[in-house]
Order: sequence, then C-alpha cells, then structure tokens
Amino acid sequence: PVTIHRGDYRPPEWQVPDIALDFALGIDETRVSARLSVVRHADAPAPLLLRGDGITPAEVRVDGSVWNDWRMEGGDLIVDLGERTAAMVEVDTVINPATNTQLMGLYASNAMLCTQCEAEGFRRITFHPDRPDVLSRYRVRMEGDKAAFPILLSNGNCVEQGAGEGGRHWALWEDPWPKPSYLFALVAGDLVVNRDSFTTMSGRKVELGIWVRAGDEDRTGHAMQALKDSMAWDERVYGREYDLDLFNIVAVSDFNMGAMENKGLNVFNTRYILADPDTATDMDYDGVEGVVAHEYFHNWSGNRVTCRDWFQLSLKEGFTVYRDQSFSADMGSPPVKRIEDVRLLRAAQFPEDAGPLAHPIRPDSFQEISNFYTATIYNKGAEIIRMMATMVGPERFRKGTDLYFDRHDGEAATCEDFVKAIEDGAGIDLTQFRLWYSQAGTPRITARIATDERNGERTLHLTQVVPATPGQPEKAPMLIPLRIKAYDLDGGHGVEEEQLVLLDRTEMAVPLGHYRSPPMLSLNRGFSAPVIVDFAREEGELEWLAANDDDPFARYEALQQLMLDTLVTAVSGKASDAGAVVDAIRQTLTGSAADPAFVAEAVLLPSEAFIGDQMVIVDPDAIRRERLALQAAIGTALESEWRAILGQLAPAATLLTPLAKGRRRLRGVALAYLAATGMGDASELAFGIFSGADGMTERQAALATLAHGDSKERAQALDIFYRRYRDNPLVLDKWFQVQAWSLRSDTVAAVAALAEHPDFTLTNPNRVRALYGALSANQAAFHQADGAGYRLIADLVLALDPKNPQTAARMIPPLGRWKRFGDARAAMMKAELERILAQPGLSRDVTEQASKSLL
Ligand code: HT7
Ligand code: ZN
Repeated sequence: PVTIHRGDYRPPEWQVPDIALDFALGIDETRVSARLSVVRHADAPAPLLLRGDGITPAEVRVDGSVWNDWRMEGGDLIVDLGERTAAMVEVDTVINPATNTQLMGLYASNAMLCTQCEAEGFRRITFHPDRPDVLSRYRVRMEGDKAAFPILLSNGNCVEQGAGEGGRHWALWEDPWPKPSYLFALVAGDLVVNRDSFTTMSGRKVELGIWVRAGDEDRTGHAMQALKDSMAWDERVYGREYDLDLFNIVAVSDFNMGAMENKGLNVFNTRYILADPDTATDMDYDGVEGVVAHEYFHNWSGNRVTCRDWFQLSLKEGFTVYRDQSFSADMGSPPVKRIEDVRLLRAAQFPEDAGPLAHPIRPDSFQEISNFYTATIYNKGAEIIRMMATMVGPERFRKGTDLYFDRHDGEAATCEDFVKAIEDGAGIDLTQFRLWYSQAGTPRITARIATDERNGERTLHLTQVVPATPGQPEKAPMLIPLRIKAYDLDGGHGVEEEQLVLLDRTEMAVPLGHYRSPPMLSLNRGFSAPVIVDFAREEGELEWLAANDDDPFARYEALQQLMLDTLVTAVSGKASDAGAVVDAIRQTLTGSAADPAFVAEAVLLPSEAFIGDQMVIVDPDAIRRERLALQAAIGTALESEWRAILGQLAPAATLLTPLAKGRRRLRGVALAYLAATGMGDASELAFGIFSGADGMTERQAALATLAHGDSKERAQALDIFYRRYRDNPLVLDKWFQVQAWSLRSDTVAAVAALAEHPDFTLTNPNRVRALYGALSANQAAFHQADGAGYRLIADLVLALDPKNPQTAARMIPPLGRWKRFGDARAAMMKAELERILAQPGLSRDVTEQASKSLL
C-alpha cells in the first residue's frame, strides 16, 4: 500500500473554477457528464490529473472536440493538454448506484439515490482532482423518472426545473459558493419534507427543509428545532450568519457515519434526525441536537474555510466538535455536558492514544484517509481548541476566531493558519502549544505538595511525561493549562482562588501560599487539559472534594476516583472497602439542590474498560467480578435511596427539559443498582418499569437492565420489544444492542446467534454497529478467555470488507490492544489480525488498520 506524507504536499497544478454536472439518474445505471473548466496554476506545462475510483471514461472531450491524448494510471485519468493554460474538459461516465455497497460516491438506499463524497468519494462519480484545495462553483442538472424520484436536490439553490419526455423530469441547481468536491451532494427520491424558516441576523429569510421517507415526518421536529437553535447560536456566539437562501437536510438509513455537512444539503444518518418520545431515548435526542449543530456549524468551520489537505482534518473537525460541545452545554447543563464529553474522550481517545494506532491530531502520514476519522482528530482535536480558549478567555478567543474566518474565508487553510489567527487575534504566543498538533500520546502529570516546615509555605510540584508513541520515541514537554485550586480547611490562611497554571516544562514548582494544614488540592478542574493526573491523596480527601469542591466536574472526578481506587484495589486482589464509596454516593444523592443529571453521572461506576485502562495488564474477568460486587454492595447499602428515586413518579416522556431528562437518567441508574443486588423483586420491578414506560428512555433502561439477567421477564420483555418495533430499524438496532451489551456470560454466543437473525444484515452500518460495535464495547465479552469474541469480530471484518471496507476497518482497533491483555489473549488477538491480513484482495482500509495494529 502507498503511504501519503504530509510533507509531500504540493499546491494543485490545475484549478477547476467551474464545473457543470449532468446526471441521467437510474438506480442501477446513472450517466454522468462532467464539464470542468480547468486553469493551469503550474508555471510549466503539466498533465491534468483527474482522480477516479472504479469508473472508466466513456468519452473525453477538450474544448468541444473528442480528445485522445489521455491515459489511465491505476484508476486515475491523465489528460495531456499540451501547452494549454486553460481548457474545457468533458468526461462521461456510467455508474451503478445499486451495487455501491461501500456507501461512498453515489449509492442507493431504500430506493433513493444519495451521495457521500467526503473524503474521496467524488472520484467514484466522475473524474476530478478530488482534493480539498481545488474549489469550484457547481451547476448540477439532474433528470430522472418522476415517479421514482419526485424530489431532486443538490447544493445551493434550485434555479430551474421542468418536465421531460416519458414521465421524466429535471432540476437545475446552482451553488454560488466555490467548494471542494467533498462537499458536493445530490439526492433523488420519494421524500416528504418538514419545512420551516429562519430569519438571519441581517434579516434574510432562509427556507429550511428536513426530508425523510413518508411516515417519518412527525419525528423531525426536534432536529428542526436544533437547526434553528444552532443558527441563532452561531450568530450570537461566533457572529456567523448562514449564507444561502435554502438549507436542506436529508435523512438516509444506510450511512457510514453520523452525518455530512455538504453545502446547503446536509445528508444525515436517520439516527441523528428521527426522534419521538416513543422511539428515541433522551440520549438519542441529545445526539440529534448535537449532530445537527455540528453539521450546521461546519458551514463556517469547514465549508467557508475548508482544509488544504486531509492532514488538516482536525482543523475543521476539532474546531467544529468544540463548537458543538459548547452549543450543547449552553442548551442544557454545562457541567453534565463536560462530564459526558470527558467520559467519551477517555473511553474512545485515550485508548487510541495509548495503542498502536496513536497519531497526532495532525497526522504525518496515512494510507487510507477514511481511517483517520478518529476520536483523536475529533475529540482530542476539540480539547486542543478548548485549551486555547481557556488560556485566552472568551473575548480574546472570539477575536482570534473572527480573524481566522476573515483571513481565510473562501480558502483551503491549515491547522497552522488557525493557530496563527488565534495568536494574532487573541494576542498570545502559542509557539510551544503547537506541540499538541504534532505529538501523539496522552501526557501524564504527577503532582505532589511539599511543605516548608519553617514557615508553612506549600509548593505544588508538577512533572509531565509524554509517552512514546509509534514513530515518536522522544517527546518534548508540552504547554499544559491546568486550572487548580487549593482549599484551606484550617483557618482561611490559604489563597483559595483558582489559578491557571501553565505547565510548560518537565518539572515545575508552583507556590501555593501559606496553609496551616495541608491544602485540599483540586486539580485539572473542568478537565482543562486532556491529560492523566497521578496524585497520591490522603485518606478522606476525595470524599471531601466529592462533597465540597465548587467545580462540579471536580466533584464528579473525585467521586469517580474514589470508586476507581476501590475497584483497582479489589481487582488486584487486595482487601477493599466499599464503605467510603457508599458514604460519598449517599452524600451526593442527598446533596441539596443537586441536579439529578449531575448526580446520575457522578454516582455511576466507572466502565469496565476505564478500570482496565488503569492497569498494566488488564484482567477483564476480575474487573467484571469486582465491579458487579461493588455495584451490588452499593445497591444493597443504599436500597432505600434507590427505591425512593424509583418510587417517585417518572416525568412524562414528552417532557424534555434538562430536569426531566436528569430525573429519568437517575431512575435508570437507581434501577441498575437495585438489579445488581439480585433482590427477589428486581426483575419484576424492571419489568414493571418496562411495561409501564411511556417513552423509550425508561423502556430501554429497563430492558437493558433485564438483559443482564436470566429472568423470565428478560425473555418476555425482549419478545415484546421485538414484536412492537420490528418494523422500525432504529429501534430494532436497540434490540440487537442491549443483547450485545449484556453482562451475561453467554453474550458472545448470543451475538453469534443474533448475527443469523433474519433482521440482521451486513448492508446497514447502523445494524452492524448495534450488534458488533456493542460487543467490542463489552470488555469481558469481547475478551472472553477462549477467544470467541475476537474470532467473531475477525469473521465480521472478513465478511464485511468486500462490501463496506470503511465500516469493516472501524471494527479492528479493539483487536489492536493486545499488548494490554496478557500473553494468552495477546496471542489470540494477534492470530486474528494475521488471519485478517492473510485474506487475498483485502481493502486498503482494513490492510492499514490490521497491519498497524500488529506493531
Ligand atoms: N465530515 C463528515 C465526515 C463523514 C465521512 C467521512 C468518511 C466516510 C463517510 C463519512 N460521512 C461523513 C462528518 C462530520 O464530521 O461532520
Ligand atoms: Zn464534522
């Protein structure tokens, strides 16, 4: 496989200022005629390189005449234009959307045609430079059978439409904004619309449309509200106004990722559009809101200012995730949102940063760009933007982003351009901070407080280590912004104000001031830096912080650390005592005016995977055993508290206020604790909630709880759920997922059986993720001692790769964590990776992930 290096970037030799596309649409045959006006930017004559993937040119014309001076190189088309400095190049291709199971380029989903072009899908539609620094104005004409495709959509505005011969019709779309090919989109199908409008800050009316299959329109209200809220928020917080008269969203069932920000025509996975209380959980609602916002925000961070090359992916993704996180925080509870985001970062990004696939947020090389849509690019990328915002504060950060948008509007920019704009606009030197872009690995910070016995002066000693990662054995010290506060519990002599410590060297001493007794240190408040902190605490400190810290994130963190310490002690075979954890949870539950959503997050036990991350060699079975034991102990000790929570009336499912959502979340946690005790009535209680639930949040929580056990109610509930929702694909995904999440010891066998279920299919990525993605997130099941979990995932990768290599490749990283799971498991995991690699004709996607995972 060819490796592409960031350092090899060269500006394009040809630009394509205008492009006209003509589509004759058909499900199993679509004819595409492309007219590219090309302009040479290279000083000397250079052949025109047009990328292609799986297509052949039916005919090539230059300036109106048939042209024979072209050749194919791999899938690409090289046109020799001699001395010309400009030309009109026309190429005709024929494609088959029905057989496009990769879901890249133009494909069919439920009898509708749609496109996915990021990152390199446009070249599966027509020949084109297909690189993000080639920006064109698009004019798109499409024609098709009116009965099959009554709705014809593309980017920009519909400027003309009409009827054709033999029941056909056509539409002409023009997008006035130059854009890279990855933002091109086309949709044709039988769709219904939820229409609304938004008036921008300068008084322009924008028509909004959310297009779905008939019958789904009543489930688009939340997405529409989220869209309008996002538009208003981006004006208020970033001064960014929408720039077309139309904004359309289309929901499709078969989609490789969450959604796509095509200019003026976002395409979404149905999962992030459709929601009603009967079928969507509160978490699903939040997912819709967050993804709608994310894609909308890309209109500026991604579309108006795009990426020069794919190594700069985090320029748009990290920044946009930061923007959508801030939006969701503003729409709900900022501390709860921060907790959720950090939980995700630790679950998905920290393991990536610690494994064989670790890469900086601006990678130096790749084989297949689709493999780099990672938690590092997205979520760590967002943390790096957040740190800049923390260091300069909101007003200066806004000056920096204003400058960035002004300076680079209409351009294809780099991460360096962003950092420079923040430097210039906010007035800060980010020289050392730039290391966050180039160094992979999660920095590890050790903290210690020293006391000068003569005068009681306390000093915080900090050290940082950035671990070696593949290709980066040596690391330079990073600039790490740490929000800290040292509480004085003894007479108020200490400073007690929060400070922002900029740790910029390997070792640093921070004077804390005079404290009569040791200060209570609150460190990395709000998770101001994406790092791991080691700080040996005295007994009672975590309990105090969990109850008293004025930073909610730090309170959460203290309680989690207390649980983690208890669990790690137990897993390593030492005696541990649940008493302190129980007391701290009790205190959190009864704390005055506590937000139930915060309480629910705080009292939840750390995941099995996160407990494993604390250990050199992970013992999945011991972790499961000890976590269940602690859960049962907490369930028993606080039985009356949990029962009291469940005894209160559940908020109506239609009520979607943060308070109602928080109360439902806490009820779910309470039920899980009670069920873990194995108390006689636990299954009955869960079944009662399942049957009586007026919405999906409570119904799914009860079903998931039942799915862990082996009661008769479990079978009954699964059966009822299946029969009720078998025709709703998104809800049926949940049915597969709760079974693959199950803590039962036969889960791997159950997943293997479910893969044979008539409703299971490899052609729908949501279904694949629901079953197999849930299995690999289920630590003890995936790591079942006989290796059956590994085999199942490897079998899936091999079966899926020929159909959908992107989705197949995304299933590999869990197998790459073999170094952490002991010799026996490591041997089996490696054997599965080798078995995958031995398959002839493997895709570039899977080859890259599997071979790197073996290192
Ligand atoms: N920018 C979008 C990326 C995306 C994508 C990438 C590879 C293959 C399929 C894809 N679908 C969408 C999503 C986003 O971050 O907004
Ligand atoms: Zn994005």
